[in-house]
Amino acid sequence: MKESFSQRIRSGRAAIGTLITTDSAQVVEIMLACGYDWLFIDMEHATLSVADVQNLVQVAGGRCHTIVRVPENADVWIKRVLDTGCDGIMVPQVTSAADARRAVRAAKYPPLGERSVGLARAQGYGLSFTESVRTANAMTSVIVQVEHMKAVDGIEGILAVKGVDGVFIGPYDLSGSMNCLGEVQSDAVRGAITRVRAACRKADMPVGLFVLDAGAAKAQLDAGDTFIAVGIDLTTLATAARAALAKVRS
Ligand code: 3PY
Ligand code: MG
Repeated sequence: MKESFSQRIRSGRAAIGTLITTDSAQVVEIMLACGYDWLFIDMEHATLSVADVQNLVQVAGGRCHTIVRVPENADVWIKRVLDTGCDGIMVPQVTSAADARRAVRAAKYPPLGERSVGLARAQGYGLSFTESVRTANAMTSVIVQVEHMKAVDGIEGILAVKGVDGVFIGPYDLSGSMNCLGEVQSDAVRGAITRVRAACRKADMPVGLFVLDAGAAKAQLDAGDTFIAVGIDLTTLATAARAALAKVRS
C-alpha cells in the first residue's frame, strides 16, 4: 500500500508543498516536475470547484500527495472532496475540540466517524469499493488548521481528538485574530506559533506551517515543522514576472 500523507509527515522526512489555486493541469505538472512532495489545493480562497479539484488530483496521479483545503468545516464539502480521491483534507479555522470532532466525523468512515458512503472516483467508481472503504480511514488524512488565538488557547483539547492527523498553522489568519494582521514575524505571532509547536511535540502530533517566503521556510523546518507549504502558484508567478520585468527595465 502506498504511504499515506499521515505516515509521510510522521516519517521524519520533511514534506514540502505549495498552494495550488488555479484550475491548471500545467501548473500541477510544473510543481511535480519541480519535485514538491505535496500539493495544497485550495478551495477556501480560490475559485476551484469540486470538479476542478478532481481534475487536479487526476493530473497528480498519485505522484505526490494531494491535500485539499475545504471552504469550511462542513460535511457537505468534506465528503465530496474526499470522494475525488485526494489524500486528505485541510480544514480551516478549527478553534476547538468540537470543531476538530466535526471534521473527523465527516472525513472518517464508521466506527471512527460518520463519513457518508459514495461510489465515486475514490472508490474506483464502485469497482474497488470494499478495498477503498477498508483502507480509507488510514489513508485519508485530516489536517486541522490552527489559525486563531482561540485555537492556540484550546490547542490541547484539539490535539486530543482521535482522528486528527496533523496541525497546520495559518500565520496570516492567526495574526488577524491577534490584531496585528499580516505581521507574521512579530514576536506575538511567533510566540503563539511556538506554543502550538510545543504542544504538538508533546502530543506527538505532526505540525506544519504556511510560509509565503521561501527564505523563511528553512527556519521553520529547523524549528521542528514536519510539513510546510511554501508560496502560492499565482504569487510565485506574480513575483517572478515582476522581477523579470524590473530586471529588463533596469
Ligand atoms: C493563513 O495563514 O491564514 C493560512 O491559512 C495559510 O494557509
Ligand atoms: Mg487561513
